[in-house]
Amino acid sequence: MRCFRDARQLLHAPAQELHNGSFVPFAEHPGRAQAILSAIGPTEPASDHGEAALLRVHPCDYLDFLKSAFADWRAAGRPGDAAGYVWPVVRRRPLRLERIDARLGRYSMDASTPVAEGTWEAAYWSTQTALSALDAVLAGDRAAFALCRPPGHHAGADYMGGYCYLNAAAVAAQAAIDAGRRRVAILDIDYHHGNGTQDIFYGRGDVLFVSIHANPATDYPFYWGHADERGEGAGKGATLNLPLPRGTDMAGFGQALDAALARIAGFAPDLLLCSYGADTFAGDPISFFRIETADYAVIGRRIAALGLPTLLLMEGGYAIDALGANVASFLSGF
Ligand code: Q9C
Ligand code: ZN
Repeated sequence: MRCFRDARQLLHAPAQELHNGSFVPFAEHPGRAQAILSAIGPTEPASDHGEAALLRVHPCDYLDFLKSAFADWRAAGRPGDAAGYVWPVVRRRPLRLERIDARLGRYSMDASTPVAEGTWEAAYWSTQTALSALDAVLAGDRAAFALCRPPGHHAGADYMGGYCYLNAAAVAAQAAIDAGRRRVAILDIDYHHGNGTQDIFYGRGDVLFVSIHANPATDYPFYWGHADERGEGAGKGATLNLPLPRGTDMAGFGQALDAALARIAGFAPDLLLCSYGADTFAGDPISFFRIETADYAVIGRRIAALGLPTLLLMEGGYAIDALGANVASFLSGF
């Protein structure tokens, strides 16, 4: 299986994040990509597809914000990384976005997603890895893996959040549609609900979004990922959320995976995208499922058994010592 990455993805390195009321070292650090790289064998650099594919999902004003946010923050005399801390919950327009502080709130959903010096470049190349891996699958490969980092599934069309800036899965799904694929399914198996991906496709019937994740009643992102969110308008029924309780092990996860795969098979997509997070691992420092390293091979094998052309994308996973082995197990099982 061809695997794609880009060295510029390592340039994103925020110093810290707000966690449980304190500032702690940033969990989504460049060492994650290094750990995966050293475990999965040969990889290829991404090729540059330009900004056009990003603009099919993300509006121009959001990309402009992201490109200059760190420089704007510095120009306003601020030390450290740029992060939102005030949100426009009163929606009466026009919103005043002249100040970088205002833009940070407008274009984010949480305070734990800092913009640092290399953030734009890394997020840009993270989506390019996804597009490069998609090329391989569209050209006939059975599957390909994109080592997306930073991750993407919490980012909506015009907001960052949950360590995510650009939604690589959504960009790749849209690119596949634009390349002539009629129906695309996205299976999201990160510990956290992929609220951004869901939001982007919530009203569409051509992209099925199926997610297995920790119950948002107890876990981030709290507002989204509940079982009664099923899509709207043309997208009614094209969203399936399978929330599971903290403590879920492979037995419980496997049952949800059966339901997810049955729904995907029923949709009969031309292409499957899998947003894979290794933060379902028993030893993950910020998550509470009990999936073991060997279980990921079983999960990969069962997804492969659908027999669909498949693009595998990296999302979360923060147990750095086990991360490489967990990803390698998933890929080898597939
Ligand atoms: N620091 C992904 O796994 N937690 N994102 C924020 C505690 C956010 C995880 C509060 C967790 C997001 C891609
Ligand atoms: Zn996650």
